[in-house]
Amino acid sequence: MRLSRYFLPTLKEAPSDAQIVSHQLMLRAGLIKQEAAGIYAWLPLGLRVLRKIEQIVREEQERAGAVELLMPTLQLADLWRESGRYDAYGPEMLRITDRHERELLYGPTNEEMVTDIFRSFVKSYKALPLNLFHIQWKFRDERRPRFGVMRGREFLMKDAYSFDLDEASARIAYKRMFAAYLNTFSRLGLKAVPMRADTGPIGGDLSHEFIVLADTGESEVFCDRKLVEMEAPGHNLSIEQLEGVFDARTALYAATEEMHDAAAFEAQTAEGDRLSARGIEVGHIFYFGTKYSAPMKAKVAGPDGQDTEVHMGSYGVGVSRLLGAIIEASHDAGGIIWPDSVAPFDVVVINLRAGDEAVSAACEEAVARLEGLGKDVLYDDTDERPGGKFATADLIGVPWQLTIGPKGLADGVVELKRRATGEKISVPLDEAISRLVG
Ligand code: 5CA
Repeated sequence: MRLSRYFLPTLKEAPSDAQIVSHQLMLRAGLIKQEAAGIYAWLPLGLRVLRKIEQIVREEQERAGAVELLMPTLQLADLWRESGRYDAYGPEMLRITDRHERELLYGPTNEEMVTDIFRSFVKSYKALPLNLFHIQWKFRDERRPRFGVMRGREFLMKDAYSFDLDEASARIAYKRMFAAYLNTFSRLGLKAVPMRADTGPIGGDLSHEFIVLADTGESEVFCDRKLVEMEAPGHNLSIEQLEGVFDARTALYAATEEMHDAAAFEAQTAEGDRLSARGIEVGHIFYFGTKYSAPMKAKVAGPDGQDTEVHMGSYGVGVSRLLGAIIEASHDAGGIIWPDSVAPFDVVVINLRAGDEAVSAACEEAVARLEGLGKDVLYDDTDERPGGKFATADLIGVPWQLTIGPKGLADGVVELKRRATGEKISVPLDEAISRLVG
């Protein structure tokens, strides 16, 4: 991608109402533009990162056995009357009337709709266990939308819903998602700690929030320090291994403010391991049994031929919020430092003298070779001065910068810089390329 043909509207300074660093950097790096309070347009660079995050979330859901579908953003109010949540949800729900005076709403979540889909088609326990997910825009008319995509009104969520014949198997489904979340956040370059959480308007009695520690987080959290450094569990776990992963983490104290019990924290955690911090909730999982299947009559015939209400759980990831969380966790004074897995481009090739034929030819050769090796390349072919180019490359956080200028070219070298460490080396192009693909 040639920067001269791209659309990257960067800003020198962040608007003064952007209070936290991730919001400031998302505006400055041209990732988003606010259209209304809590509602954002995703500009090309932001969209690239959003899509990468979405894809990692999708792959980990599929590896855990969940099946993707896509439900609409608009839902009938009548469906929500069946569960009793239409009235209970309150002013956070955006209610809409169509030309036929039918009441609709912009979905804040999808328990009712997915339960309706399930009951329309599934009649036997033989189809279970089943886990259906989608990645779709949600709307919640938050009282205080703030911090950019962190607390938006319109936001992208991955929501999965599990269906099981009984509580014991539903708890296994819950633990499978618990492990999938640990793998997901680790691939995104984040250390997310599962913490016992309140269930709020979703309901149920078993719930964990996945929290990324950051000073700008909205929640106050308390946990055993050892949880932060635990490795992701990996894939293809047996039921015993899943139980082990779940037990090893839940044995250590970790709770959000609403669930915090100071006495239990002190009793369970050595003083040096007690961590009280602020955190960003990037995922939230719930087991709620028959809360929706009972009123909505989502039943299957069991092995004995008797109809039973299915046991359900729901599992959310804040896909758009994750951009903010990743930036909070990974930036410096120069700008964003994207983890390789979600970076909008793998490498930016910087042409130090765009008017020079030899330099431009060398840059184009580098771009073509890197693209041929499957790399996403942003080519800064603009006639901006070098200082400005370096500042933009740092700001947008692409993991590698490959700089080619007349002096280096005369010596047969290019400069390769790793954004995260600032480390630079001058090497021949061949060597720079093998480091980039290595
Ligand atoms: N139905 C359940 C699970 S699918 C549910 O809606 N859970 S939730 O309310 O906890 O939301 C899931 C995730 O969406 C949260 O963990 C958070 O990361 C993200 N999220 C929630 N509200 C917002 C918001 N206003 N802006 C951005 N992300 C949000």
